[in-house]
Amino acid sequence: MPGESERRQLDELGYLVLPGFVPSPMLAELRERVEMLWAQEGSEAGSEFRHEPGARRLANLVDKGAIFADIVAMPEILECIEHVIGPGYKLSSLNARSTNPNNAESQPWHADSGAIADERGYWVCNSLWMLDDFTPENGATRMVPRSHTWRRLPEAGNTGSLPGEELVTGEAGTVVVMNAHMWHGGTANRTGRCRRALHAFYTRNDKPQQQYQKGLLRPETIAALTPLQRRVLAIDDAENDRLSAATTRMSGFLK
Ligand SMILES: O=C(O)CCC(=O)C(=O)O
Repeated sequence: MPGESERRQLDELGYLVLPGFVPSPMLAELRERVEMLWAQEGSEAGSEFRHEPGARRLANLVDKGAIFADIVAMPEILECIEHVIGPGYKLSSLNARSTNPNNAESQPWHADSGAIADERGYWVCNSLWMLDDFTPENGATRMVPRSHTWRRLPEAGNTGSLPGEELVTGEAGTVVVMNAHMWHGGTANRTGRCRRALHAFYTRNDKPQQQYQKGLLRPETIAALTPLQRRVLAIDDAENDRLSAATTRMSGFLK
């Protein structure tokens, strides 16, 4: 359970850094698995979500290895998600993003899903799993603390500096939970090595999933899920079927 000061940091700043969260064997397996998938999927990698110039992406990861179903249902992370969104939340997507070596472009500032908090409060929360050290040179994520409280979006396409921005650095194995209404974005990578991360992204139950898990997961993946994983993935949630199936089908992602 996050303590009082962690909860306050999430509330006030909009993010919480959990150093050393991922045990070394799990970190090694995650790195191995994402590299294998990038090799296997080639130019199709990320296509269930989107391609991004200057970065490799993977999407629909829960269907691509049992370890991924484990990481979206980690009780300590879920407690943080619940603190931000409330008890009615679900996974929206699990993606990987690797900033390419010598990628000169920072991502535009954004809130995930272009989400603005509504009358019920916050409805998106992300967890960023560092698979490599995040350093000032290699494309660490920048954030504007407290911007989740402003209830507006940054100017579209802006990649410049913003007052009060902070770069979130940390060692591989760190997880950063962030209120995804907070303005943020990946930065340029000035090194010769990639910078890899997973994004386990959650949303409130009354919103569609970014990737409709029940439609994308193979029957054997669904059959192997624990009760907690089924709940987090909204497998037995008829309201989610109604909300999310249409968006996923429209995007052409449904298998
Ligand atoms: O990987 C990162 O540093 C952040 C990426 C991000 O914010 C996004 O792709 O929406």
